[in-house]
Amino acid sequence: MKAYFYDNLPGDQRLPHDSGKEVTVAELEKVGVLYFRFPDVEGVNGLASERGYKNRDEIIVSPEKMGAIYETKVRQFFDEHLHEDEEIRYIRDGAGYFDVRNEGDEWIRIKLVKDDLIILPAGIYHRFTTDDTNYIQAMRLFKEEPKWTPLNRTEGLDENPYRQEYVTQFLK
Ligand code: KMT
Ligand code: NI
Repeated sequence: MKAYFYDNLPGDQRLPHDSGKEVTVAELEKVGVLYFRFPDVEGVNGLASERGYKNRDEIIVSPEKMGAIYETKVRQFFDEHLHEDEEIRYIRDGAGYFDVRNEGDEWIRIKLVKDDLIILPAGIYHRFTTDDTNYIQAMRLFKEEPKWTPLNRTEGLDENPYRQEYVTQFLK
């Protein structure tokens, strides 16, 4: 894992876009983002039972797996959105970037590689992209039925109760 401010410069979303300004795990925690590293799946099992994540699946995001829809999917993942539930990802292979908004609405880019696990809180604005290797394999954990539905950011979305709860808990 490596976190830094996104440089906001033009160029493919899959490039590093590293501004050179690093962000610490403590700063991630301030916006409700939790980071863990689990060299084996035992650690994940412990976290899953503690937090009540009963279900999981695995996803591979790559042109080989997805074929012609890969480029479209990668662009969709990169649309700024929130979820009404936590987003938990445990990286099994490859790499990718999660970008999250901080309290000043700036993008923090979090590079994740094998054995990294991230928890994004419900209501945080974020987006995802593969990196320039175009390959990531990740375990997705969820409590009951997965609620992956992304709610894309619009003005009205700030009134969403899950967003408001997030703002109250982490940004005030
Ligand atoms: C997401 O939520 O953007 C994804 O599931 C992307 C693939 S998992 C790293
Ligand atoms: Ni998401």
